[in-house]
Amino acid sequence: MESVLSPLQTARYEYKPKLPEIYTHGMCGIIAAEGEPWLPSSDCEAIRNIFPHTFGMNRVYFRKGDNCAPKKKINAGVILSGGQAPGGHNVITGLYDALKEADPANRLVGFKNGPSGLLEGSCIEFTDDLIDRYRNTGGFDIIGSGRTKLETEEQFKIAAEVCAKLGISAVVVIGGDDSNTNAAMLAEYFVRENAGIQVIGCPKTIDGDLKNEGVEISFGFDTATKTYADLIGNIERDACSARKYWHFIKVMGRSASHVALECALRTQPNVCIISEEVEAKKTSFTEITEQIVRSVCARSERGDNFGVVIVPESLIEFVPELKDLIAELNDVLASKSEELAARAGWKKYAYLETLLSPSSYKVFTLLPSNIQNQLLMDRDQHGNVQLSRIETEKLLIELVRKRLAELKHDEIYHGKFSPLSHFFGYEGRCAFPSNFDADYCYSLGYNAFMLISYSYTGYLSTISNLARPAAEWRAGGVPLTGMMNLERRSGRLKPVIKKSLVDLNGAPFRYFAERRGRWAVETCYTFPGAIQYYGPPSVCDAVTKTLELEQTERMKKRG
Ligand code: FBP
Repeated sequence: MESVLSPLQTARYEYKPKLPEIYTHGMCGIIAAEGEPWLPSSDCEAIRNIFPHTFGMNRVYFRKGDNCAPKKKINAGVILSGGQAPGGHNVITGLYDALKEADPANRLVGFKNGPSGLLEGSCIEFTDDLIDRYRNTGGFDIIGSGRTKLETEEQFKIAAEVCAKLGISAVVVIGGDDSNTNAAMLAEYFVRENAGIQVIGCPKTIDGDLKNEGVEISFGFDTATKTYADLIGNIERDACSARKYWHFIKVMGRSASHVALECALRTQPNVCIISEEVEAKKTSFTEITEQIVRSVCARSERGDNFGVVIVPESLIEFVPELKDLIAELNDVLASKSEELAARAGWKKYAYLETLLSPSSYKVFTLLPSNIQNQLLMDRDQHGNVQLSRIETEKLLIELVRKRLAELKHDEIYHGKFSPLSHFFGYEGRCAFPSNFDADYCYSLGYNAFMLISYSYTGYLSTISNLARPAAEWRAGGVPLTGMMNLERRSGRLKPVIKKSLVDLNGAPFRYFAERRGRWAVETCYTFPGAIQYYGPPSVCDAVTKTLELEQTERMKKRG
């Protein structure tokens, strides 16, 4: 089938992603310098025991100097892993360009459909023609993605055999916390077995929760949040034009509320719930309902029977009463999913009652049946509940509606409540990457090659100083094992890269918390508009409010 290109796609093919200044003069002037060992902030001994060969490695920085990387031919393989995030194609194009710049005889293959492609040896070799068709485009369709977890010795052995057969000496895993956990385990195995295969990760996820001292933000967060903020701004404008609907908008973010918070900072809705605050204050669903109801009533008194509420998709997992229930259900479904699926109606309830604690079972029975069914759906490959399929926004609408009916009955509330629900998630994951993500991703791919050429393994490619113009960005790498901790997954404690949740003492949350009281009552909406790819840098290269506030705070701390 002949594909028809949109004018924007044609124009984006021509876009030349910006690189950190040190990478703009060719590779011969770059040297790797090492800093301090990068250690986990918790569970240090356990992680050291699990990763004896890749634990305690130093942080790496690339600087100007005479390149002393060993001259070697490199055949690399790349995997796109987990949920789509804008810019994934540019990580591949940056890696490809760097490989070819170093030596046109170097080769890059892409494993198809995520980590399973590595196990099946299912891959394609990239050529100039193929790469050129994906430059600066959204999506992961160049090779596809998947969520297969690589964690058994048998899988690692197969991966080593596949790489040996294909002559591959380096694997680049483009993924989030779970996928880079896979990368760390693979790296450890390859070192232990002397397989001669390096593993480098690249930080991907729209959720923005793969960040720490060494990683300022994962790619995709910028474009996805700008896409959602555009849509939310449009809804806000519709809301204050029509003046008749309350919009409940759930946004993606499997655990952390960074996406919801960033959208709130950009659009100033009436209410935005932050899961991390809910957890810290042990806020119940009833209290969250009251918070929204207070805004509805206060606005109604001003004659404003409309509004916008942003809800993070993770909320249901952070509300205390549901958190325990979900954790128990995750364990139950890890071991008893077939037995449960074999039962229906009251038999299913009776069986669940024997598996759950009495308090969790009680919470389960109080939920509407659609939410119960959504909570019992299959887990993802990592044993996580599939939150994007749970309609928390509709649950909240029902709870608010019920409470307002009581207040109306008591003649406390006299307004009109017409709610509409939305879910923004998949809309943002494959958008054309913003200039920021196009540049950042290309740099991450290029930098992954530099780590490979300097023989590093078990590292995450990092580009930092991101709130500054690209020329001032810094390039380097942090050891994957330094980001790990132990977490309970599918009923067992496992090493995983620690997710970064919203810091309630951090600048982005504080900025929001200082203003939300006014936003709840008045109409303070802001309309960010669509992502701009061409125009003044202040518009086209602007970073997220989260990154801007975090960077300003970092600078202040450094004095
Ligand atoms: P990653 O962590 O793999 O980047 O995926 C994040 C995410 O987009 C979440 O926000 C969302 O809950 C989930 O993926 C949806 O997964 P799926 O694509 O399997 O429906």
